[in-house]
Amino acid sequence: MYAQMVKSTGQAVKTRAEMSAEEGRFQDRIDAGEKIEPKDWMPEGYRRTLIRQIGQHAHSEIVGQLPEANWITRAPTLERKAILLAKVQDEAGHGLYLYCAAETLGVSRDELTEMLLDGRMKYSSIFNYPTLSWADMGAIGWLVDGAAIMNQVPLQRCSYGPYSRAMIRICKEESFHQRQGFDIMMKMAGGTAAQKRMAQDALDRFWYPALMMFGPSDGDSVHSAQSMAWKIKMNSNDELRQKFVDQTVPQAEFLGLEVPDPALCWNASRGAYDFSQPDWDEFFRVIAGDGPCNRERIAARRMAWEDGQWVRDGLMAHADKARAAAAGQEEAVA
Ligand code: FAQ
Repeated sequence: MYAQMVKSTGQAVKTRAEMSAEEGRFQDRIDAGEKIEPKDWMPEGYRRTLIRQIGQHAHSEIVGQLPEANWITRAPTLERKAILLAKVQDEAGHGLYLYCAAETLGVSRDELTEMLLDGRMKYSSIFNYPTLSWADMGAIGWLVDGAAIMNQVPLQRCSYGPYSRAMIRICKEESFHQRQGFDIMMKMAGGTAAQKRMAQDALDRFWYPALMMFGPSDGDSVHSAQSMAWKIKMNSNDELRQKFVDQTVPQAEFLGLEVPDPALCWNASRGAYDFSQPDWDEFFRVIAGDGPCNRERIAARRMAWEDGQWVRDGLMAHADKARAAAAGQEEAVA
């Protein structure tokens, strides 16, 4: 039933003349900057798009724990271990706020999880790349959380109330994550020659996958036009990618590391960096399920879901008993 909800909404944006009276009033509210709340009327496409984006975002936070969890037992110091544990736990929290935000649209967390496991829903492409060294924890915090912040700060102003409010808290935590990643990179880049090489290698492997996080080029982005008209997205994919490059290149220079792009150069007339695009064929392969770690990630989520069945069963049995006991008490009083 919910397959309908995640079906592509990449159709042409309706003109005012094509909108019904209700759709016109809804668009007026959006244009006036009002927040849409769960009980308000909304077009079915708006609801579907939100479920797709928020659900995909929630899944990304949960699956996104796996590449970093891989290094918790191998963190170089107790302090680094405690920081990494806290960060990974934060990501779990983000997933939970986002599943709750999606639930306000009439889809349950169980249904969202089933859609992830059977391939009807996606999660961010970035989490399909392996974490091969400790320096990757630095690169993920610096680049992946950095890209996430670039994308999510504007979403604090998006039109759907529960999503925009979840973003406020998430962005605060993502800033801490980005800082801790940059701190790891500073230590590694300023360390021994071998440590600096590890930092450079992590940047080399994560640069283009981080650029892919913003989605395909605007010309290939099927959802952007409608999502921006509804203020579910506040900026286009290419705009955010450019901002990310402009912010990150000086940080790489500060670290004494080289961005792996020979074509990268400052364009004074645009006031921005010119840079090479990622390999979009690789991107589409990864989001279609054929990246380096897609199978491993989904297998880990499936195992967690199946292993947790007894907890869900126990909670349901407890709720049934509590309901029966409450009904019995009511009868006794009557
Ligand atoms: N990966 O038409 P568009 C994080 C799909 S959170 C996979 O441009 P849209 C925190 C897209 O779904 C990271 N799929 O799509 C953290 C669509 O396919 P569909 C997650 C992608 O939705 C850090 C098709 O391509 N953040 O990192 C990707 O308008 C460290 C066409 O694309 C969010 O989810 C991709 N990168 O724009 C956690 C933020 N890009 O659904 C742990 C909210 C595109 O029709 C550790 N989401 N696709 O089958 C968004 O802003 C948007 O959904 C975009 C994509 C910008 C990601």
